[in-house]
Amino acid sequence: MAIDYIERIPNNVNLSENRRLQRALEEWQPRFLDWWKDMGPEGFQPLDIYLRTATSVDAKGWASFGYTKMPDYRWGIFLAEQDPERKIHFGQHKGEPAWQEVPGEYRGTLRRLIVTQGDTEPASVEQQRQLGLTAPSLYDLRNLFQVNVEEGRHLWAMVYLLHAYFGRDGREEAESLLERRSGDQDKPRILGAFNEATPDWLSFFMFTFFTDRDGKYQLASLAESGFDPLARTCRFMLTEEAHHMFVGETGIARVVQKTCELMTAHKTADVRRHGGIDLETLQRYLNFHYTVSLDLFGSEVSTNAANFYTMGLKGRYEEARKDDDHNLMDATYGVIVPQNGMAVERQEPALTSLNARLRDDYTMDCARGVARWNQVIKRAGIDFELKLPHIGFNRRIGAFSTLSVTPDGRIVSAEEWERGRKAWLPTEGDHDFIKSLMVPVREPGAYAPWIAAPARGINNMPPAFEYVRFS
Ligand code: BYC
Repeated sequence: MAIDYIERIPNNVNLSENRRLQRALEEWQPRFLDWWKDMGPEGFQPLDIYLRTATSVDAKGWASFGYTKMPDYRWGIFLAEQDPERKIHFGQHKGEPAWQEVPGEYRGTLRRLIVTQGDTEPASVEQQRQLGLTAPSLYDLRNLFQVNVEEGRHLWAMVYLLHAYFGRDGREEAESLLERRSGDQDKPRILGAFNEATPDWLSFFMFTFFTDRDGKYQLASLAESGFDPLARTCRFMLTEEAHHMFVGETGIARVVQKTCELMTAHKTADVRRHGGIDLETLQRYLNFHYTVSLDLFGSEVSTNAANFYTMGLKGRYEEARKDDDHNLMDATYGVIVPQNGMAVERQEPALTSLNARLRDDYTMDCARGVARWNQVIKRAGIDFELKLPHIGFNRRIGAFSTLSVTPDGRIVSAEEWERGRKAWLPTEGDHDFIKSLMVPVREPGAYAPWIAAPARGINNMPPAFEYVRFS
């Protein structure tokens, strides 16, 4: 059957005028759909879901709501509006016009960055594919699917760049993006966190809060890129990414709220007996997801990061707003590193410290979200604070990866750390308990007993709106 691809792929890149690109995407699209059917949300493909679809980048078109079956979702290609005057604003090419084509000398590096970014998108869909079966409400179920289809669109965004600008190598990389699998022994996804399981909804909310937020900071740095198509693509992706973090932040806030209600009603912190998730368990999940996400920033001192910057490929968070020379040749930055058995701040060249700097921006953002959760606890009159652990805790990448660091930042022996582990990271028992809570709730307007209802519906829909139609 002939498919009208131009109709099927909404875009603002004049796809219909570029036959070569159109053909490449026509070949890739059926394989994407096969991947989606195999690895996308399990059990919900034929159902009507109330989804947001982007049909253009302007205020009117980027959020059109309506019922769609997920395989019919129109995964489009959108770049933020072009600024014809745009200049590269950092690194050794500062002041030159932004590149509209890939500079030959940076081709390999740029492709690698795009592939690494692209690889995370299908990975997260794979990680989350079973969660629909145990959603705590139709509202949450719909939000999961919204996140999933948009990660699918973000894969399209990177595949568009590979196809449009990297010729045959790009097409091969686009194929490989559909071949690697999250958690697979032989063909794993590229970055660590994207090979971890997302086995339950508490993990999902933590993932969308912490790991999607790494996405925000990485995309924001790539949105500064001298390679203009990448910058414009990432700028538009960031508008969608905001909803994913909203799902995470409000998801955890609703769990915290329910926990506090149960603590107050039953006058105990041990709310497990009453079907809630105790604050200590929330802290352990937080510790895990935050630290796994910290690893996504790479080593705090990194020549790769320095090169990406000097080449003009990847900037700092809000690079354009920073008031310095945007070359960083002489500047330094305070990086927390281990020294003589302690975590201390050391001045390092600013250029090689760019991963640490981006990670610090991320940490401040995470801390603001955690403070909002703590407000919920405080308002309930409960004396407990959720905390971000020390950046050295539970690390696999970077200066602390070979050390045993406690959540409060003490470097201890491996034995002492192992003794503390069950107080700091989710235990098998925690996982089993959380799993036991995961029973699906499918009645419109109803919520599982471990989570509070949201303050308002999606697109201002009423509380009992049927976000997913089962009939
Ligand atoms: N796991 O100098 P280093 C998102 C590798 S999330 C495995 O320390 P660098 C999303 C590294 O590749 C955002 N390997 O770090 C969220 C390098 O390998 P080579 C995704 C790792 O290169 C939720 C070596 O270690 N986007 O969008 O400065 C849902 C030494 O590297 C890891 C990006 O990440 C790791 N964690 O920085 C859906 C942006 N960390 O070269 C989506 C693109 C490092 O020695 N990527 N390595 O073979 C980048 O900017 C950089 O590749 C990284 C690493 C920040 C990831």
